[in-house]
Amino acid sequence: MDMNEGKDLSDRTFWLAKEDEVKRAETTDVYFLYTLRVLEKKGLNPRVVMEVYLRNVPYPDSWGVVTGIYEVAKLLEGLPLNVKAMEEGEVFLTSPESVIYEPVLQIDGRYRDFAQYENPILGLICMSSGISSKAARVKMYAGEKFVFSFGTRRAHPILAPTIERATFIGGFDSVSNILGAKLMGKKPVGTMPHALIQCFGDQEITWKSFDEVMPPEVPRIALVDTFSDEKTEAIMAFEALGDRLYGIRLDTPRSRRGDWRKIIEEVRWELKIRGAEDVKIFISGGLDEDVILELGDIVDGFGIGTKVSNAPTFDFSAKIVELIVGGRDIFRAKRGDIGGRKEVYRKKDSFDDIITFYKNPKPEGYYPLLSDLIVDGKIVRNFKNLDDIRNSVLSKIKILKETKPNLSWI
Ligand code: PCP
Repeated sequence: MDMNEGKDLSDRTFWLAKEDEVKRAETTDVYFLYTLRVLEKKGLNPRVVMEVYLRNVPYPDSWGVVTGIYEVAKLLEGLPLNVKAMEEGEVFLTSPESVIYEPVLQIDGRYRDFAQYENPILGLICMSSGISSKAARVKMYAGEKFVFSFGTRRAHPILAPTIERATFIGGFDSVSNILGAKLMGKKPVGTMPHALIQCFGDQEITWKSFDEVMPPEVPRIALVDTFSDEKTEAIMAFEALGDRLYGIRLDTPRSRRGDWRKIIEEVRWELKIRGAEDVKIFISGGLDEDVILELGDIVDGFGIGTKVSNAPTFDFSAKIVELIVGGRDIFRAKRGDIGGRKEVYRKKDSFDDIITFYKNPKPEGYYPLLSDLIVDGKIVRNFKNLDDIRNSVLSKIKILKETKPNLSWI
């Protein structure tokens, strides 16, 4: 890498790491290199077990959706390690009142073979899981209502595919980002920006032009808040497109919202008496869980960006819990942590989880959540497709909405 005093970059366009630099752990913190140097000089390279876990989620709940496992597998592939992990998109539990936790990932290997990877491992899991967990919360509250992902504009564009993937896994119904969708084998879904209407200077001409130009598979969703009041524009949109109008989107700025519920009810009423009861009403613009809970009964869907794409990161830790010397477990947890390699068990069709030392017997009626990801440096997991992962998350958040999860230990 060229040391250019940070004025201009000579070997890359953007202020970004390249994939091979990440793969070589060059994005790690320097203290790992100090550590490696000392250990090497002193001839120390213990076999350790490191666990990645989270103690608290930044919400009043005690569950999250772990994602980033796929990328961690790709990151660690080829290193002489054995790694166990939860499935991508698995729901893990936390126990804020207790010292116990659920490891989502467990690395078994010589410390010097992977010390520098701690940082990128956490980066991959923390950001992605923060997004997928927030997306799952949003979808849990939205229920059957449609949720569009609109948030990639709020993050560095290089992260768009990561954000869209995590958002979709969390349960969103569509993604809008072209590359994000392409890598996921999906069609991106979008409506129209204010800019299009501003270019024409006339809403009706804009909606008709959109209808004339766009292929039939693109839903006709008219943005109805650009120049006039939402009710007026919604009626205009229906009169312009008639039955071809699939839906309307209200992106009313916060300063103009007033009582948004009443505005939406008014729009719904006026459409209905004109025979347009099937026209869907979507809303967007700075939305979060509270709006979904408040307006979920009177709208058909939500466009959500910032609150999910820039969701609070999850501060997973990666900690050595034991050393393995001559086949024996040497417990060596740091202060505040619990030692020993753990196993996570879940009771079928529930969120009743048990943590126990890995050598303890499996509790009756429970199944393990950790499984082999990498064995002797080779990825051994058949990754599931995104639809299956998302469907599994959707079925789990239905249960989580109704029941309080329980994490205990034996
Ligand atoms: C929408 C709206 C939100 C954008 C999407 C993202 O923009 O203005 O701010 O959602 P977020 O607020 O949850 O991050 P559009 O109406 O599509 O675009 P514009 O306002 O630029 O015309």
